[in-house]
Amino acid sequence: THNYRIASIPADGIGPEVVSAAIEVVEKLAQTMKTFKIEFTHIPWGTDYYKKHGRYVDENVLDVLRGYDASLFGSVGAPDVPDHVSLWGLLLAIRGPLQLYANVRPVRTFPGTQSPLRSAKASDIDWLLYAGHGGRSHVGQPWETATEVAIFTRIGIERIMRFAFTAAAARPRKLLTVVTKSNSLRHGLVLWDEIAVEVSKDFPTVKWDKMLVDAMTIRMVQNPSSLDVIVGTNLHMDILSDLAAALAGSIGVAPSSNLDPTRRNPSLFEPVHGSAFDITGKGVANPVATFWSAAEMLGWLGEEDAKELLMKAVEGVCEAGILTKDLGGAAMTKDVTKAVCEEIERLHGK
Ligand code: NAD
Ligand code: K
Ligand code: MN
Repeated sequence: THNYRIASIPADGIGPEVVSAAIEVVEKLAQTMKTFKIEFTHIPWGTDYYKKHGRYVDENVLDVLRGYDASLFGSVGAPDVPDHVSLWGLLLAIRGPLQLYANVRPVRTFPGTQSPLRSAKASDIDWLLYAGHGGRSHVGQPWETATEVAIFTRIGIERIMRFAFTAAAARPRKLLTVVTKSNSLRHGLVLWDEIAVEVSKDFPTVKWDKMLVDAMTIRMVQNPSSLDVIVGTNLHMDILSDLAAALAGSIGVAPSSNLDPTRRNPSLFEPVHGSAFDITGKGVANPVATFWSAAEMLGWLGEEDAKELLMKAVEGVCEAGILTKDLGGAAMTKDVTKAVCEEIERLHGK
C-alpha cells in the first residue's frame, strides 16, 4: 500500500475549519478502505506567521513542499493585511515557482441542492496562470499612473491549451470553449486565439468554439448545458469560476486543483473560496469544497477508488439534506463532516 505524505496549509479565516474537516474525512477513508496510508503534516504559514516573521512562508518554501506528495491548502487573506500582500506572499509564492500552471476547477451540482444549473451536466473550467507585471510612477502626483501588464508567452499559452484540449477529448461530449477578449485586448489575446487554432489541429475529435468573456457570462446563465470544458486566462477564469460555482449552488462546494501536469513538482489542492471573514469561527463553513479538493488530490495521487468513495459519500449526505447554510440547510461544519465519515463507513460496508 502507498503511504502518502501531505503538507496541510490551512492558513487564514475559515481555512483551518475546512481543512481540519477534510483531514478527518480523508483519515476516515484511509482507515476504512485500508488500501492506502496518508499522513498530514501541519505547516503554519499564513497571516499569523507573517505577523511574527515578516513573511508568509519559509525562505526555503519550495524545498519544504518538494518533501511532500501534495499540499492541501485552505485560504489566505486577513482583514488587516492588504489582499495583494497576502495572496502574493503565500499562494502565488507557491504556484508560480512550482509551475502549477493548470488550475482545474470542476463545477457540478449535488443532489438535494438548488441551482439554475440543476439540469446541466457537470462542466470543467481549466485556467491559465499568467504573471502580472507592472509598475507605478509619479506616486501622489496628479499624473500618477499605474499599469498592470499581462505577459503572454507562446509556451505558457500552448501548454494550457493542450491541457484543455486533452481534458475535452477525454470527456464524453468532447466540447471545449476558448474564452477570449481579443476584440479589445488585441495583442496577448490574439496570440491566445492563434494558438488555439494551431493546437486544435492535433485534436480532431474535439468540437471547440471561441467566446468573448462578457458574452460568456450570458451563455453560462442562459445555456449552461452547451458548455463542457472551458479554458481562459487567470483573470477571466477567476471571475467565471465564481459565477459557475454560484450557478452550481454555492461557492462552498467549488474545488480546485493547481497541477504541474509534468509531475516534476507536487500539486496543490484547495477550495476556490477565500477566508470568508463574515462566517469565520462560527462553525458554519461548508466543508464540501475542501472534501472535493481532497478527493481530486487522491485521484491525482492514483487513488481513484478513494476519490470515488469520498464523492459518493458527499452526494449521499447532500441527498439526505445535511446541508450548511449556504446551501439552504442548518447543518454545522462538524455535522456534515460526521455525516460524511458515517456515510463512508456505510458505503464501504455494502
Ligand atoms: P470569500 O470566498 O472568502 O467569501 C465570499 C462569500 O462566500 C462570503 O459571503 C462567504 O461567507 C461565502 N463563503 C465562502 N466560502 C464559504 C464556505 N465554505 N461556506 C459557506 N460560505 C462561504 O471571498 P472574499 O470575501 O472576496 O475574500 C475574503 C478573503 O479571502 C480576502 O482576503 C481574499 O483575498 C481571500 N481569498 C483567498 C483565496 C485563496 O486563498 N485562494 C481565494 C479568494 C479569496
Ligand atoms: K482557497
Ligand atoms: Mn477567486
